[in-house]
Order: sequence, then C-alpha cells, then structure tokens
Amino acid sequence: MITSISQQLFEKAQSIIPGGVNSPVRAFKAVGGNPIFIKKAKGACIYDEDNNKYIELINSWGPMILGHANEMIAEAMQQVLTDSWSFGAPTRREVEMAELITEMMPSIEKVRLVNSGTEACLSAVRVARGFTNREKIIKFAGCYHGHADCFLIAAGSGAITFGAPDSPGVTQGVANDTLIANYNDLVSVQNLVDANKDKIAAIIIEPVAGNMGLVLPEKGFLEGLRNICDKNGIVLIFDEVMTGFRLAKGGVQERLNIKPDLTTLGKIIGGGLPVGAYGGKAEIMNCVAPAGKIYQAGTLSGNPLAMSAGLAMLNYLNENPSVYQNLENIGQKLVQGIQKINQKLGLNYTINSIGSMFTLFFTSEKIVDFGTAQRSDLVLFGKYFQSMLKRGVYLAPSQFESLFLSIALTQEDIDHILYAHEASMKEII
Ligand code: HOZ
Repeated sequence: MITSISQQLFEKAQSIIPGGVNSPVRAFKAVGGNPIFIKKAKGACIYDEDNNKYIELINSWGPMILGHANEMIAEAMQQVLTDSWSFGAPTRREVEMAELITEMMPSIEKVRLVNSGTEACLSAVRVARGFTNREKIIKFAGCYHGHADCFLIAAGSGAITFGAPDSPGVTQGVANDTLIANYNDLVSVQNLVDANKDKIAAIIIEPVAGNMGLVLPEKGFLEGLRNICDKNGIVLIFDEVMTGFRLAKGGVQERLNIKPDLTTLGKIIGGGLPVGAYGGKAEIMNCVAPAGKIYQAGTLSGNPLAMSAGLAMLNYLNENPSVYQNLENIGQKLVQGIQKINQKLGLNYTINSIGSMFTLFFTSEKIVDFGTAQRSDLVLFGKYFQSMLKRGVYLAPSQFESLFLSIALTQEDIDHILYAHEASMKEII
C-alpha cells in the first residue's frame, strides 16, 4: 500500500510525540483522517510534504496578516541572522517594539514582552492579583487564554474540541479561584461579583471570542463589563492575542472603543514568530519586577528575531491603514459569497463574522456563547472540512475555531474557495 509522506510522518510522530502533534487541535481528531504535514507556504497558499497545494484560512491562528513568507519580513529577519539572535540582555528592538505597541494601542501605557499568548495571559492575571491583592478571577465559558492552569476551566479551543473543557492536573485550589460566567450575559457576571465581594482581582475576556468559533460581543456587553470592573475595583483584561492589530490597528478595543486596564498580545507582534506581551495602565504595570514586586521573567523575552519580524509587520500595518480596508473587503466577499450559496441551496447556517475573521456554524441558531456554539452539528462540520480539503482549501480543523484571512488572498483564491464551498455543501448535505 502506498502511504503519503504526511501519513508516514504522522505514524512516526505518534510513537515519539503525544498524539503525534505539538498542539492538540492539529491532530484532526475532530474532523477525522490524519493531519497533513506542512512543508512550506507562500502568500495565501500552503504546500504539504506530498507537494499538495491548499489555499489556507488559518494563517497561523492570526499573525500572517500579510500572507506567508512575506519578503519584507524575511529581509528584516535576515539582518538579525548576521548579528546573532539571542543575548538574554536588553536590545534596541525591544524598545522600538514597546514604543510601537503603546502608540498603536493607547490603553497600553507600559508593556512587558514575553514569549507566547499563554505566558502573556498568565502573567497579566498574576499582575492583576498582585495589584488588587485579591485571588479570584472571572473568565467566560468557551474563552481560551492559553493553557495555564487557571484558564483550563470551561476552556475553549482544543479543550472543547476534545470535550475536556476542564483539564486533569489542575488542582482544586486553582479551580476554586477561577469563576465562570457566560459570554454576553452580564447578569451572570454581576451575580459572581456580588457573591464574591472584594475577592475578584480580574475579569479576563476575548473581547471578540475566537476559541468557541467566532462569537461577537452583543451591544453593551463589553461596556457593561467595563462598568462592573470600575464599580468594584476589578482589573479588566482583554485577551487580544488573536484580534490585536488584526481587527483594527488598535485591535477590538479601538474598533469598539472600549479601554481595558490590561491587554494581552501574542504571535501577531512577532509576525508569526513565538512572542507575546502584556501591558496596560502604568499604575498597574509599575508593580512588575524589577520596578515592583510582582515577579515575571524570561531569557527569550523580546528575542531579536521575533522582534525584527514583528517590527517589520507592525510598522507596515501602522503606515498602511489600507491593509484594514483590504481585509474587510476580502472578509465581506467571502462571507457574502458563502451566504449567497447557502441561500441558493436552501441552507440557513449561521455565520459569525467581523473583518478578517469568521466561523460558519452548522446550525441555524444564533451563536452568542459557549452553550449555543455547542449546538452545532459537529459530524457535518467534519464532513465539510474533509470535502473542502479534498478541493484544496485548508480550514481550521475544528468547529470551535475562527478562520483568519490575509491580504494575500486574490480574487481567484476567493472564487476557488466559493466553488469548493458550493461543491462541498452539495456533497455532504
Ligand atoms: N485556538 C488556538 C489558537 N488560539 C488554536 C491553536 C492551537 O491550539 O494549536
């Protein structure tokens, strides 16, 4: 029997890497079949180890806004390769990055660079706890803030994909300090705040949620959270790891005009390289060591290679606002195209979208939170995923993820995605 190179790699990987992958969603378990192993990518297309080409709508879960292997970013990284790429000591690019972040996201007065979105979120929560001298946090069911213990309660992304929103290994003590509210439900938040008076350090939220599929905040919801936090001395943390610099130059907070106290950022500020950051009000950030007593550190924080890639991309976004109009247009063309095809086929599936992010849910119900997202037909989603893949379109391998677009998508790519969508729907329904 002839096996593909991807299949051979996956078989080998399973014997030496848990589940054969280094992040669970990649394993294709939610959609059936085996994962494909990526060899390279350029623009909007990826190529697997067997040289199959796909138009892809993941874009490394957000950061590849300008498409893959962008030459300007590659050139910026090239310079670092001659000057060496890790010192464990301060560098000029870190200062430039901090300057750019604080300029593009004005709620961030001071920022600390770390290595991933997970690290940014766990650090932001620690700082909020140290600042308020309180222990509990509120998170929302279906939101995902990385895999730190305190976030693996009713978590989204891979955790819901595999039906384990609460992970073994998280101690009861940690779990007791994470209170769970419902997205778009201010009453559920107010009830927790009332029942835990003066005990809640932070409310952490994806202001546009992308880890239970894409779920948008309803009118007044984020304003309501801001209000509850102000009245109760709670630190409001926006996790903009996937939305920062993507949904607008200044992220969701600029687009919807609401200022959090702290913001967490991730791979986007590294142009796709491993990096993260958290920042916000100077009053809070001044509590971080060595300025203050709340400890957080990292040898690779502000790594030169990640900084050079991130600076190249963020500078470009800062100087070329037309990128955002371009992303909006591409998003609209795709979403409207899919809606039109669905109507023609008599399907009224829900599509949640904003700018360059969207999710097609296999249900006609309105999706506003974790509970409604879970009513989607997952078997049908799996069939759709495989059918699209067969036609050269690589989607996120789970219903509980958002799709991410890049400006590298051409009209021809969009037409191909729409053709694949129609053919796939006809095949699976
Ligand atoms: N939803 C995740 C990104 N925030 C998917 C990435 C992963 O878990 O591999």
